[in-house]
Order: sequence, then structure tokens, then C-alpha cells
Amino acid sequence: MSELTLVIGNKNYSSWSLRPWIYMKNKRIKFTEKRIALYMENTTKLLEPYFSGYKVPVLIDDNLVIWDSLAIFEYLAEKYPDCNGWPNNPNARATARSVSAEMHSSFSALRNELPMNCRKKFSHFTLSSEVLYDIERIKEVWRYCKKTYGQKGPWLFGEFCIADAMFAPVVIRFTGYGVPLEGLEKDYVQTVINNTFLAEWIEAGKQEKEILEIAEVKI
Ligand SMILES: N[C@@H](CCC(=O)N[C@@H](CS)C(=O)NCC(=O)O)C(=O)O
Repeated sequence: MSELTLVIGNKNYSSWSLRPWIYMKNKRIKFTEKRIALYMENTTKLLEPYFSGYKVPVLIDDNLVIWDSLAIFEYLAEKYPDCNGWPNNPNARATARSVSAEMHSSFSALRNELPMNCRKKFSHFTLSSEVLYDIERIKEVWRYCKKTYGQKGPWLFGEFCIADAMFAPVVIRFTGYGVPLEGLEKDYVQTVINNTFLAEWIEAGKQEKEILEIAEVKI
């Protein structure tokens, strides 16, 4: 079996890096982690060899370089079919792809105004109407997945899959910025928070030394 390397950014800030990392950890896919701190003097030089537009995450499988989280997930789902990266049921699979694609392409207010920051815990953070709109849509999506396909386990489609990995950074945002939650969404957030690997990532993020002003909210 070939040797996989996952190139990631700062654990405290890099929400896109967290996605494939937590997926591979939960699915027990072995990989070497290569962390490159973002927005440092040498970041561009260090990311240059990966042809990823200077972005992370990047997955390296021997001589093959794959960039962009969704492309990485598709590659892993094909390479490790037994991991059930996408749900087995065709309808559930199509829906998991829809919600993952939506996460990948939408929610810009949430991303810009509530950047992922493992160190931060706000209790009275003011949420703009645009952010509230994104939050409501995410809750609606979670409820839909859970009610339609997720009855057999605690994850969106029952068993942990790529869709859960796509939403993992949202859970860090919801808890960090004190987003009010109840019922099914609250239970789902708790499931993600209880995940050993999420806890490991958050702890590592807290231990990092870099403070990236560009990713720190000003209040
Ligand atoms: N669409 C890409 C987004 C990747 C991305 O924007 N990554 C951020 C870190 S979370 C990055 O590399 N930022 C550095 C930069 O833009 O210079 C994906 O899904 O992987």
C-alpha cells in the first residue's frame, strides 16, 4: 500500500485542513501529517511544490498530488471503498454529496464572520442577519439528513461519513461563538464534540504558537 501524506495548515485556524484529517483519522486510514503554518514569510515557498494554488489541504499519494478538500474526499472514497466514505444507499449517497457540495460552495457569511478558531470561546457574540441565515440553513440541512437517513446512528447519515467531516469545522464555530442550539442539532453537535479525534485536533490547535491577525475576529 502506498504512503499517504496530508499537508495541512495551522490546526487552530485551518478549517479546510480539518476536514480530510478528521475523516482519515476516524476511518483509520494511515497517513503522515505535514503541517505548514499559513501566512508566514516562508509559507508560499513551502507550498510551492504542491501545485495547489498555495492552499491546503493537499493529499500526496506517492507521485500523485490531490488538492481541494472535495477532490481529496472523492479520491479517498474510491481508494478505500470499504470505509464507506459516502453512504451505501444511493439516495443517501446523493444527498450526502449534495450537502457536502453545499458546504464546500456556500455559507460565506459564516466563514468570513465566524472564522474557525479553536482557542476562542465567546458567550455573547453578535451574529449578523447574514450569519443567522447561514446558521438556519445548516441546521435545516442537518435535520433533513438525520430525519431522512440518519436514524441508525448518531451521525448525519447514521455512520460517520464525508458529510460529517465537511461539517466538523462548523461545529467548532457553533460552540466557539455560542450559537444557540436545541434538540436534534444540539445532539449532533455533541456527537461531533465528543469525537476523540476532534478533541485531539482542538487541543493541538490550542498549543500552536502562531496568532494570525487575518483570522482573528475583532470585537
Ligand atoms: N476550496 C479549497 C479551499 C482551501 C483553502 O482556502 N484553504 C485555506 C486554509 S483553511 C488556505 O490554504 N489559505 C491560504 C491562502 O489562501 O493563502 C478546499 O476545499 O480545500
